[in-house]
Amino acid sequence: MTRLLCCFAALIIIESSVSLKTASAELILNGSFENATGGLPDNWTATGNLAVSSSQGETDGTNALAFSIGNVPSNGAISQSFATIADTSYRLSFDFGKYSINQPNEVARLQVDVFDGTGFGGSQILNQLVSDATPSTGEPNSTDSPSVYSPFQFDFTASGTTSTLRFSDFSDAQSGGGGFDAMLDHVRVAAVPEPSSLALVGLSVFVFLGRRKPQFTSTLPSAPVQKPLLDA
Ligand SMILES: [Ca+2]
Repeated sequence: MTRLLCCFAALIIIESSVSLKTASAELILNGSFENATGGLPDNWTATGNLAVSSSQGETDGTNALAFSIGNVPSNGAISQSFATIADTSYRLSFDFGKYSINQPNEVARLQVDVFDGTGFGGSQILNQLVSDATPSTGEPNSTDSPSVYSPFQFDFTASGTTSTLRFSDFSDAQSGGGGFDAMLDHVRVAAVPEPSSLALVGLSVFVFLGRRKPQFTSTLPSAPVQKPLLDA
């Protein structure tokens, strides 16, 4: 019976571990923009003014996405659909910042949306606007001025089997005398592990350890057997 309980607890641990590993799987392809074709990021649908850049600073790998690069209007957008499970919580993480050359006051902005289903016709399950006016820390008019990034995280709950993530550039207009760009890198989406799953793992470990037999053996000499005294 004890052995059966141990096997059952071990199975729960393995099953829970597999579930957690699956839940933390990365859902976005090329979220770090390391792969590009003709300047546009692979695996994403891109429109408007944007390009993958390896010269304006990044937070992961060697590339990042630069909106309105080349001192052009801010109208770029990228989107990607990914598989989800209805009524499951997901966490979107990314690094957003501003690249600037001699434009310290202009604000870079990205609208961040997640829609149910493929495309943008489904219900909106995430709607956030991020902005950054941090000036470049590089020299004014330097072409290698770094971008200043900050990490962002938003949670959303999927409604169906597919969701679509979109970033849209709504930055201030370029004012001449040197451009500035909204920068994006290291985009990730993963399911948020449910507390019940974590609790199940903890309970399983407790049961498993509690049911194990002690493995140590005593090294003390065994007590001599006392023979009953015979009646005189
Ligand atoms: Ca990158």
